Amino acid sequence: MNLGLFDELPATPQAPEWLESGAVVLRGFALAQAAQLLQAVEAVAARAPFRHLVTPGGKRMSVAMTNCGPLGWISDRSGYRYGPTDPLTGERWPPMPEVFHALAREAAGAAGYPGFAPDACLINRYSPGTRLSLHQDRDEGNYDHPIVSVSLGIPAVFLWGGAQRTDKARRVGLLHGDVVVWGGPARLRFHGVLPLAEAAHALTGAQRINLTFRRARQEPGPVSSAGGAA
Ligand code: MD3
Ligand code: FE
Repeated sequence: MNLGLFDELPATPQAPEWLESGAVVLRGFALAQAAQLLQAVEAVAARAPFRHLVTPGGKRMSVAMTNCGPLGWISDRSGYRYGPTDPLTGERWPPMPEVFHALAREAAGAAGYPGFAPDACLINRYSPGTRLSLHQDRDEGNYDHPIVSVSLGIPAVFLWGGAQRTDKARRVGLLHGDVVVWGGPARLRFHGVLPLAEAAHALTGAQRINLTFRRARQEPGPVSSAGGAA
């Protein structure tokens, strides 16, 4: 079997790889916690089931999503936003498991963002054929905070674009256990995921789970001494 992009990627923790200023790939950073993370995803999904959201334009997303933490990301005919309750159940999103919070904080710290305290975790589920078209993450209150993403299960090819939708995108293979931190100048880059190839992983079967940790609340936190306009 030829895995192409994935041939040379070892499944052990590696030194940080900088995609560009602000974007850091931590290969294998979540490997030790992967089984525990997946168990926690199942517990979240038992209360807030995976569902296919509809875009404001009326298209059903091929990625299935759920959330945990104080805020969750949702999309419907009226737009994209973060909210405290699951529209499917009317209940608050399940709390963010401690293992999620700790991993996000450690990964952000390893990438130069100490003290990251996410208040939202969007959980994406992909099957073979599922894709995520190029977009920016612009619904959070404050772009000074990074986003941390954790890949679990079958491989994906991530598209890393530029500041404009039409900028040429790089392809980056993401494997089980890889963590990426996006901050600073990388925070508003266009990005997406190519349709997943057929594959199976021992812990997830034919699925990829992606956790993205965000700081979404609109209220400004303590003023950071680094970065931002004075
Ligand atoms: C770069 N998820 O949930 S994770 C998303 O694999 C999303 O499920 C993809 O894009 C996935 O919004 C990609 C990598 C990622 C996440 C957020 C970013 C890259 C990012 C925000 C800004 C720049
Ligand atoms: Fe995104």
